[in-house]
Amino acid sequence: MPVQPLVKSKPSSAVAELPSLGLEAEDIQADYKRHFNYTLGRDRSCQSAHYAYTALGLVVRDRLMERWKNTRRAYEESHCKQAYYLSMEFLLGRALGNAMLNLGITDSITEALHSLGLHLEELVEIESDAGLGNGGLGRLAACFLDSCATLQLPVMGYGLRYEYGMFRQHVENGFQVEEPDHWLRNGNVWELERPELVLRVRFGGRTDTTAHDDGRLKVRWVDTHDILAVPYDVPIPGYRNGTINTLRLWKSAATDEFDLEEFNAGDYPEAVAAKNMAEQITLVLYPNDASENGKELRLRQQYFLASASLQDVLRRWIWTRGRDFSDFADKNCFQLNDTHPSIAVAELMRLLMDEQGLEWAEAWDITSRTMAYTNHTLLPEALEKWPVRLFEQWLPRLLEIIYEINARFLGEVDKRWPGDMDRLARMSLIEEGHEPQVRMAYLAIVGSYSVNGVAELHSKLLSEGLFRDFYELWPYKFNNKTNGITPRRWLAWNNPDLSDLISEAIGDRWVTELNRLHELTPLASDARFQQCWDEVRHANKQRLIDFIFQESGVEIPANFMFDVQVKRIHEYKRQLLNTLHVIHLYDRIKRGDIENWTPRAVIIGGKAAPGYLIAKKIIKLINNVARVVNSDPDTEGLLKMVFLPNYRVSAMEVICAGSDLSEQISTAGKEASGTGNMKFMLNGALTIGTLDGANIEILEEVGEEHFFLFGLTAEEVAQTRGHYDPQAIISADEDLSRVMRLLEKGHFNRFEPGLFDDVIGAIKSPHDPWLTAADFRSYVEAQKRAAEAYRDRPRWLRSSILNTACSGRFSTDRTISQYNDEIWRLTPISPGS
Ligand code: 26Q
Repeated sequence: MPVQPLVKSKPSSAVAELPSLGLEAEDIQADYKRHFNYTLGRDRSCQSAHYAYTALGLVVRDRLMERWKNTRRAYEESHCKQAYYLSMEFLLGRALGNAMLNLGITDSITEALHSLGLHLEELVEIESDAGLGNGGLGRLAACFLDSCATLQLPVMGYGLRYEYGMFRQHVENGFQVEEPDHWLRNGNVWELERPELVLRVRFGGRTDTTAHDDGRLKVRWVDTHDILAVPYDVPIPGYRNGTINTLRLWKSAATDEFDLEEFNAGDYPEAVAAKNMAEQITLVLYPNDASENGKELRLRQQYFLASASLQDVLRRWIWTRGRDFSDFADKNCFQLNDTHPSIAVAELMRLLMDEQGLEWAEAWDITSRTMAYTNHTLLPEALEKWPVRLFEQWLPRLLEIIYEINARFLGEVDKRWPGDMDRLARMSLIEEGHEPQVRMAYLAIVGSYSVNGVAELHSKLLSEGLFRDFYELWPYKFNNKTNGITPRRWLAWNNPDLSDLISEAIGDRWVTELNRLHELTPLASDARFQQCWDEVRHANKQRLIDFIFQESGVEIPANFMFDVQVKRIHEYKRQLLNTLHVIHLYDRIKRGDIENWTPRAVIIGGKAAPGYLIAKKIIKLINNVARVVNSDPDTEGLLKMVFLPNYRVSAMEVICAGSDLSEQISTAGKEASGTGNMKFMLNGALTIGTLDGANIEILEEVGEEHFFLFGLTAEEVAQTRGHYDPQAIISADEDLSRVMRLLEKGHFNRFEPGLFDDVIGAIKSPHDPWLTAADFRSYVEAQKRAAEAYRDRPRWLRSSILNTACSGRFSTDRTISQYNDEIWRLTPISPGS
């Protein structure tokens, strides 16, 4: 790869002003032909849709390019404050449709393609999802970037360019099988390599302390093994406003001297192996959505992201302002997407002290005024910790800095609570023990001026529970920013018919002012509007039926209620509770209890972390129950169950537009927020859910009449600990007893004896943290209410319209405005024309 040092030279006429590219159908058609024939060198005989997709991608990209440069220039020239969203995950999905929508060129492209005999819908499907994330946290980052660009905020995303994204999921004999996702195989038109901006990241080695002439100590990190970080820029278009922001993704590469060392020793194969070591860092996304402790490659990935991104920002600062850092903190802000990039706290200290010569106090003042931390979990076991030993091995200088931060921090704690040794041990950045660990969340809190949760309940529980000690010390750092979703992808793009219907009724300003959806409220009871709503939703359902058939081979009749749970497979999300309900419905059918029945398709989709055995067993159970249910003639016309394989962003675009009932059934107090819940609501589904995460806020907006609420509250869940008796609950509940009996006698694993013993054991355990049996009864009752409501068409349609009408609060435009008003304090910058 040609990596050249950055040479500052005079701009040549090649980069002078260019005429704007046309947006009319004929301009697009001409450009398409040029790219197909010249850029790609294809001709008539080459009918592969892939080249047609690529040519179209290039046409769209060209139109992003000029706006992108203008945006960059506008930010540079205004010397504005900028924010950087540091995230190990950006779950972008497909880019083509989003870029066309945001540029406002979908119609002219459709027309241009039409006269070329091509269909946009088919080309869109060619693009692989950019699956650089696990789930909610990664998709949130992608929605945030869309809103930042739409609000014209100078925000840049920093992440990793994984060669392999989230694994593809197959189902074989009911079991999840993972397959690598080589998403870049057919090229990627949505990135621009910037080899001239390469940086160097250090690993290993040791520290060397010497005294300056003036007696100050100078620390050098020496004998390191360096790795190059090569940036790839991805354009992030705002909605029809000329702004194109940047997501910068780092790819790791070997340095030249790394090769040379080994090469000179005559070890050619070792030299190649060393290259591999370097390239490994950004090879693959870790597919766990809860921290997997102790994997050293993951720690190296995290440091690689933090170091490259901070160096990049400091380099730009020095280019434009020189080495005066006095107002650095007023002009820069780093938002840490969970603790994954939180080593940035120590890295910024290192860069400012060891490389820029600042004193501790000055460096700490800057660091602790630029970092802000978002937490995304309430599960104590998911809080990230890293063995001190790994830091000694890979990041010795960072460990020294963390120790120093800790010493000074504990000094502060001791001043506030003199002699409180328990508290010191509880709050220390280092967890002592057989294998001492660094507590990354505590590092993030100590180093940040803002700490936020992602829904009201979540933020409250953080300050009362997980981070209580820190809240007592620094209450002013703690705040809430309820999550959202971008209405561009999650309504305007994925559901064009509903969007058109809405725009005909209330105009199209809802796309950037989602609260305007409230104007639909008076129409919710209007019979004609209801009928139009029904027709659109019916067509979307048909699209979902085709999709499900294509992905799973199961056919679902359109008159069924589509009851959908799609999200990562996790015990706390309780796909198991959903499955118990399906078994109960099946049992009712078998005993002939089908009076006033609502035909229902239960659709479950999601990936399990490859090492999470119980989660994988739940997938197997879902598939086995589905096989029994679907192959029993008695269920005909009444019940179907499907496990939808390989759930991903592009699948959700179809799913949420065609679903009736959204399952949000986590044990209360466990789901930080949820964002799938918002996508379903925006598209007109009703929710069946617990008082957890953002469900509470959804319920608040739409009202109990249009939401099927059930289950223990977070407080009740907490009180149940220690005296939970699932056996008693089962015995007292005839329906649940029958369900458990079917499971226990192996009805769903006739030829696989004992297969589900662990799952059954988990439900019956007094230590079941997810209280599945406790919520069964109220869940079944809520499902009955949903089924009954569904049979009353006008009632259901009214609720559906009201769900959309009340979803305005869940736009990431609102979320990002709050981040900006309360944390970042950036001024919007318009790039002009
Ligand atoms: C950490 C260390 C090592 C390996 C993996 C990880 C890791 C990776 C991903 C830990 C957690 C995640 C992802 C967490 C996540 O997606 N959380 C979800 O975030 C959403 C956005 O805020 C919330 O809506 C969900 O409630 C929350 O579960």
